[in-house]
Amino acid sequence: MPGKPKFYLTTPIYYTNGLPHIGHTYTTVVADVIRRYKRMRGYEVVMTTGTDEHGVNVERAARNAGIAESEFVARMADAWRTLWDELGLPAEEFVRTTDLRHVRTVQWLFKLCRENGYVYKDHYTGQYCIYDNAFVNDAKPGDNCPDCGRPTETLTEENYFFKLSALQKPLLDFYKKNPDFVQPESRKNEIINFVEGGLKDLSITRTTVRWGIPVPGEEPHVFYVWFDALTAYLTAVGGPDYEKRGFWPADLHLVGKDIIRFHAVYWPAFLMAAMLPVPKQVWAHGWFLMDASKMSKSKGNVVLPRPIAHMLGMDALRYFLLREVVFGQDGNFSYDALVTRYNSDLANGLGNLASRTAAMIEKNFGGKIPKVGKLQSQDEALARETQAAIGEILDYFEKLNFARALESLWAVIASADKYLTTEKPWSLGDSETDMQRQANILATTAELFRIVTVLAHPVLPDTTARIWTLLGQPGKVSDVELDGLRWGHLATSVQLGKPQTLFPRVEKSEAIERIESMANEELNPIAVPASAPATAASTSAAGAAAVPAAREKIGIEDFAKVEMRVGQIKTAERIVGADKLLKLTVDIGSEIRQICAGIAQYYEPEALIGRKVAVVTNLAPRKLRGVESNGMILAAAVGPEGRPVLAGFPEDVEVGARLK
Ligand code: ME8
Repeated sequence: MPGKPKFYLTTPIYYTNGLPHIGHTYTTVVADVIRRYKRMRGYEVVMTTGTDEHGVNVERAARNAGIAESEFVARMADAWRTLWDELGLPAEEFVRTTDLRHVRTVQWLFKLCRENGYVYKDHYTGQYCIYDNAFVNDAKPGDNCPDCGRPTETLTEENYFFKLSALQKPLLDFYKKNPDFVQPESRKNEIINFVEGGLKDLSITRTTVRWGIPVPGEEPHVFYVWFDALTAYLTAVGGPDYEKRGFWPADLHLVGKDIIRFHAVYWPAFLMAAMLPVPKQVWAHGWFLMDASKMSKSKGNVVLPRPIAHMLGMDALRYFLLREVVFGQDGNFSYDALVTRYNSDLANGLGNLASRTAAMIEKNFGGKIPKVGKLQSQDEALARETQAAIGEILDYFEKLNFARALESLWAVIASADKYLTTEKPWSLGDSETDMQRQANILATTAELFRIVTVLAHPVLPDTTARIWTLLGQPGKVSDVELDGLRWGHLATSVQLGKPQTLFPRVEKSEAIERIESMANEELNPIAVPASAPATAASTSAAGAAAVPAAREKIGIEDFAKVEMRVGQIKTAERIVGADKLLKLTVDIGSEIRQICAGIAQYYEPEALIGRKVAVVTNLAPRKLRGVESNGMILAAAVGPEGRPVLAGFPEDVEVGARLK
C-alpha cells in the first residue's frame, strides 16, 4: 500500500541575538496551522524551525555577556525551543546551525557547488552591514544600511565567491516554469524584477569572522551566514542523505518579506549550482507592526507571546494573528483589538454557541444528542449552507487565506445563532411534536457545530479538542479527514461531556494591564511585583536580548552600564483605564522625563509632587497602556504582593546627581 504523501514546510531559522516576539510567533503559528491542516488532508508532515547561531552579532553578544559563543548560543537555542514547546508549537525538526549534522551539510553543499564550477576565490571590498550580516550592494563608505538604517562598515577580504551571475537565466526560466514558486504575486514580481536587473556574484565566505562553519582545508575562511543558514532546511531532512527520508525538496518555505530575496533567489541558485532539487514554494508574509512601525527592541515596542497565551490562551492568540490580517499583507498589532476579538468572536461567538447548545441538550435530552426526525425547510437550508461552506473554507485554507477561511467559518457560527434565535427551541413545550421539533433543532445545531469544530481545528487545536469531547464524538478531532467531511455524520445518542466555559469573557482594561505587566516582568527577569510596571521591579526593553541565564554575579562594568540619577517628581496623574499606573513627569537635572510607574494603588498622585526619587535614566523607552515611559523609578518590592515602596534619600540631594 502506498504511504501517505509527504509535505515538508519550514519557518525561518531565527537569529539567537534576541528572543521570540509576536512576529516570530506569527510565522511559527502559521506553519503549525498549515501542518495540522495538511495532516487532516492525509499528508505526512515535517515542520522545521531552528536557530541561526553564527556571525559577528553572536560574537559580540557573547562577549558582552562574558561567556563563550557556544555557551551563549546553547542558552539562546534552549530558550527558543522551550518557548515553542510551551506555546504548543514544537517542530519535528529543530536545527541549530552549530549542530554537527548541519556543519556537514553546509560543507557538502559547498563542495558540490565548487565541483560544478560555481565557486571561485577573489578579493572583495564593500560596505557591510554587521546587523543584517550582509554586504550592501552599491553602497559607498558612510552610507547607512537601506534595510535597518544603521551605519555600514567598509570591509576588504579574500572571499570565496558564488557565481550567482551565471544563474540569472536559469532562475528566470525557473520562475516562468513555476509561476507559484514565489507568493504572493506582488513579491513574485519584485523578485523577477530584481533578477532581471542583473545579478552580482556573491561572497559566501569570510576571513574576518571567527564564529562560523569552517571551509574545510581553507581556514580561516568560514561560511557567510546565508549560505550557512539557508542550508539548515536541507540539514533537517537528512542533508547529504536527503533522498532516504524523502522530504526534499521542501514544499513550502514560510518567511517574512524581509528575507524573501535570500529565499527566492540565492537559495534556489545554490541548489541549482549543486544540482539538487529546488523547493516548490516560498511564501512571504507581511509585518506585524506596533503603532504602525516595525517592532524592535530599541524602540521598546516588542510584543511577547507568552503573557498573551497566559492571559487569554494560545488559541486566542492564534485566532487573532490569523484573523486580523490577510496573510501576505502588513497589519497592526494592538492589545485592544486582540481583546475585542477575543470577547466578540471567541467568548460570545464560538464559546456561547457551545454552551447554549450543550445546556439545552443537557436540560431537555438528559445530555444525549437527540436523533433527527422529519426536517423542516429551514433545517435543510442550514445544512446546505454549512455543506457549501466546507468547500469554500477548505479552498481558503489551501490558498493560505486564513483570514477569509475564519471569516467564512464565523459566518456559519452566526447562521447557527440566528437559526436558534428564530426557531426558539426553548419556547417549545413537552408534547411529542414539540419534543421532536426540539430534537431536530438541537441535532441540527450540534451537527453544524461538529463541522465548525473540525474546520477550526488547525487554528484552535486545544479548544476544538475540548469541544470534541464535549460533543461526545468518537476518536480525536485531529484524526478527522477533511476530504471526507460532510453534513450528516454526527454521532447521536452519545453522552455529552461535562459542560465547560471555553473562553471566559474578560474585562478589557484589566486584561491588557495584566498582559503588559507580565510582559514587563518577562522583559526584565529580575522583576518582582507583577503590579509594578516601570518601577525597578520591571521594565527593560533591552531585556528581550538578555541571555537567559542563572542569576550570575555581574562585573562592575555591567553595573556601570546602568545610569541612575536623582529625579524630582513634577507632576503625577492617573491613567484612564489603567488602575495600577501613574503617569509622572520627573526632572532628572538635564531634562524632564515622562515615566510611568506601577504604584497607583499605593501612592496618591498629589502626595508625590516634589518628592525626590531614584531614576534609571538610560532604559530604552517603552509604551505602557499606550503611554510612553522613558525611564524607571526605583522601588523596593515589599511583602508577598510586592508592594512598591519608593526608594528615597534621607538627606537633601541635588536633582540630577548620579547614583553609583
Ligand atoms: O532573518 N512581523 O532571522 P530573524 C512578522 N536568521 N514577522 C516577523 C516580524 C514581524 N514584526 N519580525 C520577525 C533571520 N518576523 C534569519 C533567517 S532563514 C534561513 C534565516 C519573522 O530572527 C519573519 O518570519 O530576524 C521574519 O522573516 C523572521 O521572523 C526573521 O527572523
